[in-house]
Amino acid sequence: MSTPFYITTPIYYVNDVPHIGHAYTTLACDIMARFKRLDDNDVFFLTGTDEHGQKVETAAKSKNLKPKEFVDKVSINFVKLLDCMNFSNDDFIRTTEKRHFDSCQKIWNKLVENGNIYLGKYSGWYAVRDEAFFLESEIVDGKAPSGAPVEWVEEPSYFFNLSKWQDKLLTLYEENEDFISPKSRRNEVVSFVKGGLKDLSVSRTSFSWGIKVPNDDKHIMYVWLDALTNYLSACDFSKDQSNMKDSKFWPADIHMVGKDIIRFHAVYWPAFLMAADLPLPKKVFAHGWWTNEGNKISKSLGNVINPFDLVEEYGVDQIRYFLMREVPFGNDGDFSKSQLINRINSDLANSYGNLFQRVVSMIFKNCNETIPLKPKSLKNEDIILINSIKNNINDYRLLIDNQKFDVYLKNVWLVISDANKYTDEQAPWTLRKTDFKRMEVVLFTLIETLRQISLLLQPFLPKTSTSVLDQIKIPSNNRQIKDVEVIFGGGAKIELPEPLFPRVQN
Ligand code: ME8
Repeated sequence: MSTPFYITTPIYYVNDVPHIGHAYTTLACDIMARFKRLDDNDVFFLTGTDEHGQKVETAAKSKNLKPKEFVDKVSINFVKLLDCMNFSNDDFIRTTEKRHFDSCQKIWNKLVENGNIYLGKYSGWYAVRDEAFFLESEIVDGKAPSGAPVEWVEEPSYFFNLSKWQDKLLTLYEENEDFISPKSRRNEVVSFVKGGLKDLSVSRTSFSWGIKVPNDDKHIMYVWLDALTNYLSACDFSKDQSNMKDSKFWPADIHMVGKDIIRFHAVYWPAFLMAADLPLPKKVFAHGWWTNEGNKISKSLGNVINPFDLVEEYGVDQIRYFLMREVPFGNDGDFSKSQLINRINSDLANSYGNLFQRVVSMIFKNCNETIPLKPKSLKNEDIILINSIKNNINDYRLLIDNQKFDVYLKNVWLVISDANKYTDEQAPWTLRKTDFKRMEVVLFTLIETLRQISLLLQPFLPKTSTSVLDQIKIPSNNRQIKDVEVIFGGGAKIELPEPLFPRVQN
């Protein structure tokens, strides 16, 4: 039986159209989901939209639309992004759906039943842009630490007794080294929690766009309690009878988020879950932040990078590759068009594309349009190349499990570079005249290496790798990660290769 694997993206606010940051997080999840599916896991990959709260209500007002009309319109843009970026999510959750409403009411009731929610009065700062409360001591120059404007709020509010969970959270982090990744984020969260936790306001009364508190409909549930619960809603929490102990996919294997929302996922969320007596997710990974040519990306600066335009101009796999290769996953990164073009031309067109083109056309022209059969004996240099991925497949598994996507790609590209070097050294075009049999062995070695490379690239470059595997006639049921280790037989008839990546003008 295959192992269940549950991975989530944040659910994105629908106050705005999707941008490259949203595409980035979902891409990282897509890569993990695709890899895990190819490696025999039963994957549930969830994404969706966060449609409640003051920020969305205000955005709807500014467009003269009722909130529901507004969210229906904007949510579609996030659905369109899935297709545009070739994302393979299994579900798309909207917080305005009934399954989510039911699940929010259920978690609230559990928190109340367990004595973790009480009625009080909130007075303090609130930043609508962050949908977050701040202490006086956290305010910097009259603003939230993120730079978002804050307003003074005084209203009746239900509180979650977050302070009670401080020690349990610290124990959780201590006993599960990997619960928060990367390490820098873990340290940041640990020192935040050690600094002391205050009880958290979990309802608002000054606006109405949200999920009503059960039995007190003057109160709207705090949008973060509502939003985080989406991860349970998609696992049928509202119908579950076992406190999610018998759930197929819950607890999540990984919540992938940006570093801006680590506190919500690594502090509030596990505290809510412990307080509701529900199992905890296994890992929260917070990746870094993209800037645009050195500047913070923001609507007001007018420098938001639109993923739809990028894909249209450069191609989907080109963008997927660039985002994952350019920056060590976890670090901040800068988006620069010239770097994008460099990567497309040097890594994709000149390295992978060129290897494919030269090998497949040599076979087409010189081997009667047929891939040479697996040879009886190979020379040392052939074996070294063929084994370079095959013998290290567990390293690639580990790199995926540790979100080292850039290292994974670097390693594959080392093999691509070795294969190009091997081609130059072996010079099959010369062997054609001097030693035809050896030429066939060299071309077999190369196509076998290309097969392994393309199998490993499926999660990252699904369109291109499928095209390569189709063109070199690898049956679709032999494209799992474990198939990397089974050297193929050759013998298939092929056509003239189609170029993989057009070069881009600088
Ligand atoms: O925070 N660089 O939604 P959101 C990298 N609804 N990633 C970026 C980015 C950038 N410049 N900008 C955005 C919310 N992101 C809540 C989440 S989850 C229960 C609720 C990505 O629309 C990154 O993943 O503001 C960040 O965490 C997320 O978009 C924020 O999306």
